Amino acid sequence: MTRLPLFLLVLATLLLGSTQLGAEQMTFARGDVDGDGRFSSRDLVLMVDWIAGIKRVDVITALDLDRNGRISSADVLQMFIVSRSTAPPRMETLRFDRGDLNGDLQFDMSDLMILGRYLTGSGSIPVALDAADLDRSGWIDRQDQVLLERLVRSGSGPRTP
Ligand SMILES: [Ca+2]
Ligand SMILES: [Ca+2]
Ligand SMILES: [Ca+2]
Repeated sequence: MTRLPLFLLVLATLLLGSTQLGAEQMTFARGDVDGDGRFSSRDLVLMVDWIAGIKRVDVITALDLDRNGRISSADVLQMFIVSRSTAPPRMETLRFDRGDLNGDLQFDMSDLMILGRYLTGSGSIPVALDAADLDRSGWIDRQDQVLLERLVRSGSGPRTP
């Protein structure tokens, strides 16, 4: 009788773990930060608020308009232009694993180094920026680094693609 609850606990832990980490697919449009299917000044305002740490976004990669793996003034400038556009946003689908920042299907020191460099302002995230948001807070910060350190120490992976 005591084995069943334990089994359920283990199963719940495994299921919870698989929803927190593992391969994910994300469909979004760069520049349509609020995800309402069109470009508007709201996207620009949301981007500025995100940079100021005031408002979170659902998809951080949607802010990376110039696709260089980090958010900079160049993205803000492009957003300023695109927010006045009446063209429909172009949808993209990306597959990634939270914590696997170089897309090699392993959680290791190279992922930690990429995140460390990104957080000190001298690097970029090669795969989707959202891969670095391990806690899904909508920002990439020290908390994500703590989680990634834990993940690397746990020796997870390699995982099947
Ligand atoms: Ca960028
Ligand atoms: Ca990796
Ligand atoms: Ca985060």
